[in-house]
Amino acid sequence: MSRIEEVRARRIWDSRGRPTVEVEIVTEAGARGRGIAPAGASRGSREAMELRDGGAAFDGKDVKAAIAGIAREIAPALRGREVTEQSAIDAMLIALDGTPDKSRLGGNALIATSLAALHAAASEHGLPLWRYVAGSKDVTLPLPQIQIFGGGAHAQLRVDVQDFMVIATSATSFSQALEMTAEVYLHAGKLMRKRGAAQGVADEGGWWPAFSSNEEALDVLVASIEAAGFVPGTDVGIALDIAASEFGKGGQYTLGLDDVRLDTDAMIEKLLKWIERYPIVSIEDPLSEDDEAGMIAFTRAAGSRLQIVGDDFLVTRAALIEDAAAKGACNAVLIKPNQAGTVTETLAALRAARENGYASIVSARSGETEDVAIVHLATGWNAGQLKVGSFSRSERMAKWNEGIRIEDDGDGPKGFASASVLARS
Ligand code: 2PG
Ligand code: MG
Repeated sequence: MSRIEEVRARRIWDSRGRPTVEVEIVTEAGARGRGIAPAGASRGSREAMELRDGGAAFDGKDVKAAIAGIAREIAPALRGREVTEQSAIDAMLIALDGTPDKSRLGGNALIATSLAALHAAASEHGLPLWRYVAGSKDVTLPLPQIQIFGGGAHAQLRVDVQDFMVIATSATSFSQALEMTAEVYLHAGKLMRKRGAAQGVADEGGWWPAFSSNEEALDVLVASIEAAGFVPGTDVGIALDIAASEFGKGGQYTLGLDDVRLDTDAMIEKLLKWIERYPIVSIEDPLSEDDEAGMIAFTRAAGSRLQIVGDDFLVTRAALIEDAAAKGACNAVLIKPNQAGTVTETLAALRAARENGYASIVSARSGETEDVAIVHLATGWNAGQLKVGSFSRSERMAKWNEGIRIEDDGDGPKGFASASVLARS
């Protein structure tokens, strides 16, 4: 095994054309690893903080300070360390930053460095990343959640709900799940054109949500599944990310499109009606991040029927997952490495989910790049599910295509997670 020789950080650009941090690590043996920080638009307030420069350039989103911090403090501290000692490297990064929210050196600087070390270690072993993180364990390809219409913060709040997604519940392989989704995506586009509502795509590649109500989006989604030749609820289910923290606070929810203000009970009522009416198999962040009582009540009312995912609510933190499990809030968790800030903390959150019987969905962010690490992590960690946005735009397709390559690898994972991984309380 060899030591880290070089750590370089540079500014690159993400799928929204915004600056982001890339870190490259080279070992004494010449192995290389590259990590890139993605960026969210609908962020939980308890996530690791990104370090952004502020000021006029690039709308305040430049990352010069994050990159300078890597050169000044992180690189000297990493040089000479064993590249395979991920948890020691991550503990060092956390200690070096010294803040509870990683705001001094920046969660973006830390996750890019942590991922670069992981990639370099895999390369040092001559293994693809998924195999390196799996070790000798058998793993399966994850069940994908794929967006058909984008909304919320990814479409200038054109509709309130953020992600209208599908899950190919009858698929028996990763590739087949993608084939089925490709048909649904295609037919959704045709239906939008027929309605005179084709207006391009939102941030994650889903069709732009030109609808007059959230329900209309759901109706068109069901029609798209049918037009693609599938039976809604049997072949293909619906997954929603309500991302309720974007329009709810203090137990009050303002649905701009429906022009109503709801309290927690009324919001839960509305969601329960949607569950009755539509073949919904998974709902993420149904209530806002500060509405723990609402999350518990909704899980009690609907958790035996479908998957309830905490994203902004749990922010990939083991302690929050354990607390939620003790109280009966949610039955699944979204796992986003940059919410945690290091690979080790991300893995701790995944383990907490598993130990508490929660399903886990490894997820990309709305601001992404060509980086495909997330697909390897979802597979190698045997997470069960994967969410990376829609079925267009290359920062998304690069990830789906990487899953096809992993599945096609003769020495690769020997199975597919299938719909059985979807949580029920
Ligand atoms: C989410 C993600 C991905 P963002 O809320 O789950 O859809 O969005 O990266 O903007 O937080
Ligand atoms: Mg979310």
